[in-house]
Amino acid sequence: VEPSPTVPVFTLNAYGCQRRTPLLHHNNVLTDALLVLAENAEFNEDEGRSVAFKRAASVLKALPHTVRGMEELQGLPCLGGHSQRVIKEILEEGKSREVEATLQSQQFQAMKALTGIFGVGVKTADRWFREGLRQPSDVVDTGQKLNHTQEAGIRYYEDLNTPVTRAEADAIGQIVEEAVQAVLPGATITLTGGFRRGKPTGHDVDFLITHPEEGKEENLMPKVVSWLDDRGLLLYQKTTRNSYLEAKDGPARPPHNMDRFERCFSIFRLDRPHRRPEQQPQAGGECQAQVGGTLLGQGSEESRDWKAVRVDLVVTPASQFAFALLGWTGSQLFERELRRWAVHEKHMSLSSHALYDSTQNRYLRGSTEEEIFTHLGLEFVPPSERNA
Ligand code: TTP
Ligand code: MN
Ligand code: MN
Repeated sequence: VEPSPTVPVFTLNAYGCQRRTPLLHHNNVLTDALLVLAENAEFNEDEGRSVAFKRAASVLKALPHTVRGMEELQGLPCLGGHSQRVIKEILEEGKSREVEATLQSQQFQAMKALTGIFGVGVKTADRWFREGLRQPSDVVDTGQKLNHTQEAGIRYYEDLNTPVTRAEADAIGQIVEEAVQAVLPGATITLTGGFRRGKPTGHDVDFLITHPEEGKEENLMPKVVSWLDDRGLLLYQKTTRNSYLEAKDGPARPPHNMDRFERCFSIFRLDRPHRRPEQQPQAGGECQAQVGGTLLGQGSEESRDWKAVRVDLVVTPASQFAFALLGWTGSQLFERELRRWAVHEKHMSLSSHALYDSTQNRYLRGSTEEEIFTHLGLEFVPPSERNA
């Protein structure tokens, strides 16, 4: 059926990496709903269904207008039957019963609260849920056995569930810069992740660290971590050394969805600029009264002049920097779509370390993101348009 001429018709490419997806778009009502279902599918460990909802939401994010009728969806990729039913119901009734029921469900709410603890994944949260736990304070009250990461996750629950602002990210950047310069002059740091895509807030701050002279960056992470730790700036850190070269399947077969850089998952202790009480940010989250406050003795909000902030640090050799930058800028769906495009359309394997061409049986060099897009036969997508 030919669409009527009054209906705006836009066609979009099938892969998220072939589209430009800005941060601000025109279909939040629909995408918020679809992403609730995606998250719920994740909680039920249904990866396929979760990705399907995320792809559908991502297509709507890339549209240049607000969808007002189903006829406007003709010819768009990635909109499966289930997503279309949800969209239709919202367009016609204002909301989706399935989404409303999901948001109201005890399981969804508990899984959201429990996976919101740093170090707690879906499997652990699900086990706790089946044991009757509903919120982080229940984890404490029932004396669950926790690893060090989860202990930190509980201790700093409130802070870690308060969005990190761009100003806070920049303040962390200055500290990391100072640390890196102190232990290896000439090394550089680059802000990646959501902030590089232009997000005003994030759940953490992501940095790549490199040095223009290949090899100089080796064993840099422990030194940076010691420098920070000596100054009391780290509340938690877990460093993993580079395992790229020694890995069984590398470097000949780069892993498609993980990387092996020297990296550090950390929690920084960031000094707050002094503010008058009325300017204090209102911390959200149901558990603020119990967790992070009185239960674990973190101290009351007013008595603390610092904030716990999640920071990811990654050290990369100069030769792999562009791949790491592309791989750590995200969004997670954009990365997934890039790798899927590489494999299925180009017979290539893309990782945060390298790009391998299976037809030519060789690695393709890339010293900039632009070069990597060119190798992949894709138009360059700037970071601010990778919010797939
Ligand atoms: P995140 O920091 O998880 O996500 P984000 O920065 O896009 O969003 P937020 O603002 O909520 O922090 O991951 C950033 C990118 O890092 C993501 O695109 C994928 C990449 N990444 C890896 O390559 N390996 C990893 O182990 C992780 C956790 C992320
Ligand atoms: Mn991030
Ligand atoms: Mn991160």
